[in-house]
Amino acid sequence: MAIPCRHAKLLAWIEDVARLTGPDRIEWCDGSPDEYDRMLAMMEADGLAVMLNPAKRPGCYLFRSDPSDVARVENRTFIASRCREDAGPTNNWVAPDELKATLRRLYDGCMRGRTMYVIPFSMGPLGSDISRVGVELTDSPYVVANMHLMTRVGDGVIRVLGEDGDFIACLHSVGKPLPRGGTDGGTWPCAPLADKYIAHFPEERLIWSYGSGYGGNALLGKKCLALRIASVAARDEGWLAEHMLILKITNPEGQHKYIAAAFPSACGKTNLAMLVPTLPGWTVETIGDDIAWMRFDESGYLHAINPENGFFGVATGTSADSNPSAMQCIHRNTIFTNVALTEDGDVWWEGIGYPPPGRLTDWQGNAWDPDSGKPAAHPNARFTVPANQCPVIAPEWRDPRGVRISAILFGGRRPTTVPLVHEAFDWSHGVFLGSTVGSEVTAAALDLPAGTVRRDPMAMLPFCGYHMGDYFQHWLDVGARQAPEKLPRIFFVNWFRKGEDGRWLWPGYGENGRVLAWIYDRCDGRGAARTTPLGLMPTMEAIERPDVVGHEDMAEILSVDREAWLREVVLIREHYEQLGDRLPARLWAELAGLEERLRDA
Ligand code: GTP
Ligand code: SPV
Ligand code: MN
Repeated sequence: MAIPCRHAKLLAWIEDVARLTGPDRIEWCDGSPDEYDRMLAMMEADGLAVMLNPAKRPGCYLFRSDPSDVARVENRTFIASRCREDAGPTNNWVAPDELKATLRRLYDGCMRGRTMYVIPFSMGPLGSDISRVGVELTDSPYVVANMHLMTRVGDGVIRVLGEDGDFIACLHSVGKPLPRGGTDGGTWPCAPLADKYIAHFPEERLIWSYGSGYGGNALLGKKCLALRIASVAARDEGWLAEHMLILKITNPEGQHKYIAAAFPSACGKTNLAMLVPTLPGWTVETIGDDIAWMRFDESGYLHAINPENGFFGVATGTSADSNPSAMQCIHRNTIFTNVALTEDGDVWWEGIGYPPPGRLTDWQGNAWDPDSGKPAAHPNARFTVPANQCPVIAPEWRDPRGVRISAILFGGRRPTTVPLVHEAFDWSHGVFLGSTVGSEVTAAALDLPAGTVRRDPMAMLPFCGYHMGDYFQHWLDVGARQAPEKLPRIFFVNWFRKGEDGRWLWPGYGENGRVLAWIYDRCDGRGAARTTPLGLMPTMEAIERPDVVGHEDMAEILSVDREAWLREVVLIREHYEQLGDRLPARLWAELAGLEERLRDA
């Protein structure tokens, strides 16, 4: 195969990796539909992929991964900065030389019997000055196919690279060499958990991933490049790489604004990005559902692009009720991973909105027993689908200039304490709100006592490539450099309040459009608000109450529980203390201000 590239540094790196990992052959990916079809046909022939019923799901495939390889592995994820302190207390750290030595031993010969694919890809529209080029070397055809859907792959990227353009080097192996001429024989290839490494070398802008074939561990453009490495580049260059959806909202007068929102994993970004508002006359369209790259342009306004080209969304819980647009997206040309299979070759998962239409094969490939107490689909089962299949994708979603952000939302799952919505007094107060994001976890989900809050500042806990204290300072700095009236307003939302009896106080989903409408009006200098110790909050009349919410419940989610908030202040202080002396003084002052306002109230 002719090598389509004359980039000496790239060619030398590929040669080095090939010498170390020893693949049988090297193949350059061109991103074409033919290539995609060839990958899937090959994996189907090997028993790794099941073609779904073309009459029901044309062009769709199902994969079943290994039980050790079903999600991101946070405790196997490393930020190997030169200095330990730069990774900060929230990241796993190993000295770069030591980690490289460990990984070189694992990479030695690890691609034997396999093809090494060279995937040139762009995060962001090709040639946009916000976009970044990456090159992923991988021995996984599953990764090749998923990268086709999630990023922009192909010869256009090679042209942008030219002979000496910058690229982020991403090395990936499933960590399972084959005997010469051997195949996987239908078994998902990966290494045991203790040998999995998702390693980042931020100063070198380098990613080395070994032993996992799943999601964010293996599709290196996503969390590794577009968040962990990009957050470091963004700090150095004065922009923001964030775990945020981007949506376009249009009011009944036909005017629109763009909103970005950071919620922790599995807290409803995809839902909000594709929201169908119940409020008459309002519409929401999608720009992105997971990652936003944002920078202030010459005019002083914040602009955002979605660096991705597809959605890697949670299947479980997705239904015609909870997210009709997502259900339409995944009707064709979709890769499903770890969902259940029906007898007639369709997919099924818990929360799809209808009972299993007959017998099921579970996500591990066994006949599913409904009485087993085990779910048929893995709770983190996901779909990969091109963004342009979304029926509510906004036409400007790939505009290389990005869209102007009017509001930034932070939120998480908080059954108590945190009201439906409050607005920050100013940018630094907004950074304070983002730094306190937490999500309540159950004992089953993490090894924490039920009812406690796991702090996930700005939803970036697993994704910030440097010290969290420096990250907060960076947020403060980028805002301080702008004219205050041009800055987006910052809000904190909580769709997850529960009553003492455990019922939801707020119906969520389409009804969240009412909160977005208030936020929209606030950005326009309208929307009634009252000053509270937490920030600016809607008056009872400012948000029209959904039919299913009683007056008392509405009053509860729009009020400030002083006692609960004084307890919250203690928890935030503990959280800040864990982040150490790099926590900006400004945020300590914001916390003191909150406490003072609560005591004075
Ligand atoms: P990642 O892709 O993991 O980053 O996550 P995401 O933020 O896109 O999460 P996702 O949209 O998959 O989260 C879905 C979960 O949030 C499901 O459990 C939904 O039931 C829940 N959810 C979403 N919106 C609402 C809402 O308005 N109210 C309530 N109660 N639950 C919601
Ligand atoms: C998340 O965990 O926030 C995801 C899924 O979006 S993954 O890409 O696997 O990280
Ligand atoms: Mn995510």
